[in-house]
Amino acid sequence: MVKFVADSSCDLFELPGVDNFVAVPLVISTDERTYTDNRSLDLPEMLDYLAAYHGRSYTACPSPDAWLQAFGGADEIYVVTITSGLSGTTASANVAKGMYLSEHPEAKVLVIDSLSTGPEMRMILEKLVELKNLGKTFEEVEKEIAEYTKHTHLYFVLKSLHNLSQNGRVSKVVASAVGFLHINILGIASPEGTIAPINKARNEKKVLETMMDEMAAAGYKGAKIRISHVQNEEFANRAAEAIRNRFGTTDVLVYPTTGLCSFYAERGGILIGCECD
Ligand code: X90
Repeated sequence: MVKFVADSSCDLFELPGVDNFVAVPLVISTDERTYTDNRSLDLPEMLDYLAAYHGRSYTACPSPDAWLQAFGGADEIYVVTITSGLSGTTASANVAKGMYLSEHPEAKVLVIDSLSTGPEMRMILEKLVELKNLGKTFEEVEKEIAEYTKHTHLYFVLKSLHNLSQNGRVSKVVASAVGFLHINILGIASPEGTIAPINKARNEKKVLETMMDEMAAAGYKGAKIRISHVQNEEFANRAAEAIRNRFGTTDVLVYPTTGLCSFYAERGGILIGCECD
């Protein structure tokens, strides 16, 4: 049996039309509470609680055991993880892979470090499903997905870097340079899978223009777009519309983030994955 597995930073608990998909949760916590990023997470409640909470908050990646449970029973497993540049999730998945293969030597497990998160992980998952639906072998999928990920990118527009800087995922220098309200921080997942700020502006329209200039420069010509948003569907839809108008894009989906990306991208933030030439 084939299984598609990702950590919950892919913003999906289900992959439309796919019944052998499992999302393995990361955990968000404070010294008082723990939120597991699964289907039962009450996202508005978590965001309200965190906004009012003044202590530190943290996240934790899935344990190898949690991955093993998700692999359960399958003999061909495709795993997509959040960037190893910012999280121990990929390392944990690789430990689980080793354990699984020693128990099931005939199985095949591919761990794909997305060097990204959210919508770019979704695009990788959708591509994996597409390749398997075409009847590709494990080895063919491995090769083709490596090629595919050379042409995908993740952009983001965030309203705050508080949680990223508090948890050491962006430097204090970068965070303090944008440390005031009503600013939009435009960034990209760097080739090393870290956060690379590109620009900042008060005006959302301007930020979207700059982002689309960057996309065009990276070879974007109107292929697939996936946009997740932290309770800001309106801005996400405007981004989708702007991209459609400029590039003639037809394959665009807009949907909410789940717990992990909501925590780090923070209320109002959007993440945009795109396929370039
Ligand atoms: O605890 C853990 O292991 C999880 C740590 C995750 C840290 C980063 C999450 C980023 C979420 C923010 C904007 C896009 C970042 C681009 C990544 C290269 C979303």
